[in-house]
Amino acid sequence: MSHAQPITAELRQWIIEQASAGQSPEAVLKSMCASGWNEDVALTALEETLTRHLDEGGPKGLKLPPGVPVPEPDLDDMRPHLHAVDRDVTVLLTMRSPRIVVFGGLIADDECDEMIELARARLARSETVETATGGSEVNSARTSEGMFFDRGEHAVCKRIEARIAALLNWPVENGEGLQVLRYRPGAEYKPHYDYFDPEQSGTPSILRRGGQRVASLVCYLNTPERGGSTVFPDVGLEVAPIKGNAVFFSYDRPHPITRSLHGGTPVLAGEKWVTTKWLREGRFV
Ligand code: PD2
Ligand code: ZN
Repeated sequence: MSHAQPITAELRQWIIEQASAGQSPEAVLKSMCASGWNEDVALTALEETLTRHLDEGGPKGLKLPPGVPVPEPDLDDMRPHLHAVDRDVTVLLTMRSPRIVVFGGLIADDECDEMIELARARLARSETVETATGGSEVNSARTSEGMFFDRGEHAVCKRIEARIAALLNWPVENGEGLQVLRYRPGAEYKPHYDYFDPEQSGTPSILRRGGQRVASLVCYLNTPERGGSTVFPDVGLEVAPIKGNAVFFSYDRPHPITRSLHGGTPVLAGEKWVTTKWLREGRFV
């Protein structure tokens, strides 16, 4: 992380004034970047300033949770292919902030077909984890149907999980079981964050099973006829759902400042099938 731009007392003062006037940390970060600050430096300045201000008795509500390590593919030398156990995966797109990487050819066609057939039998209307209670409930923002495999439940799951662990340099044990979703025409997944909201009362019990989610990998098991892209509204990015490809994104703290807001646009024709792998901070049990 570069500190070429010094974090001066004036800058700290300005950050505190903005935050005290009701500006969200995201809005302050945006202003800083717009006036030429390097994003990493700006984020560090924001985090340090607001944390210290709070420790000194400033108002609550400004606090940014601390950043934690996240999964990350080996992309330093921008190779077009990454070897993941038994497959060469193509790197189709990378974005630094938010961290997003689109991979080609992560899952073989016959593996996609097998995942769909194994999941089809178990589909029920999708449930999302209900953070108020720590239980589950049907969520109208997600009009798909879905199910979870246990980790390693089938040979094909095991193979895909090993590949994901190698690709993202993150232990298999820190992954939740693969989730499969089916979207029929008209179904969508409205924009949301995949991390658990720290403000919700049910979150502490969810976090006991391996800590926060820190990254997601949405893998496309088929190519819908029309619609069904994955979008990142904060940066205006739209990823085409193509069989075997996958979109990875990470979030180092459970906060909108990560700009990891994302959604699935309505399927307009045909079906859309995905399998999602969520990566936790620690061992998922
Ligand atoms: O299917 C998608 O494109 C999608 C979009 C947003 C999947 C998820 N979120 C998810 O599984 O969390
Ligand atoms: Zn999601």
